[in-house]
Amino acid sequence: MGRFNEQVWGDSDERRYGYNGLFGSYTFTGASPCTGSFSDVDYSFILPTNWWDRISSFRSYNVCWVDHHYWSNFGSPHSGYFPSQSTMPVVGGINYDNNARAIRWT
Ligand SMILES: [Ca+2]
Repeated sequence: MGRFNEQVWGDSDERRYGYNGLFGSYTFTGASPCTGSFSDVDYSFILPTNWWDRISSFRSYNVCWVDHHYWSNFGSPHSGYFPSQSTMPVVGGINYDNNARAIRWT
């Protein structure tokens, strides 16, 4: 079955931070694939501060769907679970592009 993992990318619209071009990618890896249930949390991770408000796309693997949280404490708002996205979802009027600080996977 392989391992759980997700790769996220930060993009070039970070001029306010003084970056030009691709910020980079970050890969998360866990020991097991996600479970089929969507009512549990299989993994959760608070991003390091240099990745706050930078994620612009993500690819998930091994049946994991991903919930991106606006704040690092996993409170509201959050996007709800999505599979891989080439652009971040807009949910409840919030564009999660460059607006995630913590992630959960199910
Ligand atoms: Ca699950």
